[in-house]
Amino acid sequence: MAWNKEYGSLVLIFIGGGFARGKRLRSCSESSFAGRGSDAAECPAKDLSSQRNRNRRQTREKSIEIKHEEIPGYMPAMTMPFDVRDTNELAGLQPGDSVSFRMLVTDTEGWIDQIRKLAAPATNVIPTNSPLRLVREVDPLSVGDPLPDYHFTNQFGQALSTARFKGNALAITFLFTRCPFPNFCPLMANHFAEAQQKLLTMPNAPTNWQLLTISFEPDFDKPAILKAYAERYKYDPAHSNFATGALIDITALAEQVGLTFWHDETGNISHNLRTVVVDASGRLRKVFSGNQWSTSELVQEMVNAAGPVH
Ligand SMILES: [Cu+2]
Repeated sequence: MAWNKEYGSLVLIFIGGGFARGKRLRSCSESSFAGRGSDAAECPAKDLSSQRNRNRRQTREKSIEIKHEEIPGYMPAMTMPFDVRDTNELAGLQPGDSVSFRMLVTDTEGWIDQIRKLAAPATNVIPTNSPLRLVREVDPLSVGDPLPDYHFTNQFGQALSTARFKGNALAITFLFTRCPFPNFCPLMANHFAEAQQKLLTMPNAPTNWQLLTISFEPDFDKPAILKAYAERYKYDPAHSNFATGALIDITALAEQVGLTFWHDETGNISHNLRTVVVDASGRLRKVFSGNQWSTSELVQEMVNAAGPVH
């Protein structure tokens, strides 16, 4: 499948328990987009309080103290030392410099590499809310694989578990409501709105189907925002949910289906597109990549995924 290739350009590093100075951190891992030829997906360290990044050399030789912003679902903004294995990476860095870096964590240790000095930030730059992409170690899902249970929060602020959709054809797409590109997120929302309309009105359509739109900007797309967005697309709450959740869960599901998103250096979210169909038995049936697919194709997959009409 096309996304396998793309997935191969990700570097996934397993993360276990203890990380920094006796702190117990959640099990998760960080991925960076090495090989993309872009720094955008790496991990800028930001100072939230002043919107200026800085670091300062610590007395310990092989570490660097960095003031970084919150890493959602992982750790709050703090100033902490990061071990550096290759001290050459520290050459030329001065206190106060802004840096991007990659963080690697195993069960027993953590360190950073690929440290790069960033240009001084311009004023009025939108702060990036999610500088690090932290994901659990997940395997890509292939057609026929069962969709693991994921927990999100819907447009009413209600808990939503993907397992609850068993018995239904389930289509899942990913977007963020502020996305300005008409052929990206708004197109996905349009396709889902049209699919909903077709499935509600076409003769002999199954009734066991659900549409799930997941925002990958949870900091902004709170339930009220999602509800307003859903209403703009005339969603039917009986068949359609707009959800968000912990970034680590969203990222895990996204990466399982080849969807990637990251904050670029200007603070904007960059992303690709994936829409998946899960059949009534809870198995992945179809992955639509990009935006070159039609609502009719989605509807046909949904009808097939719903199983024999009951
Ligand atoms: Cu978008």
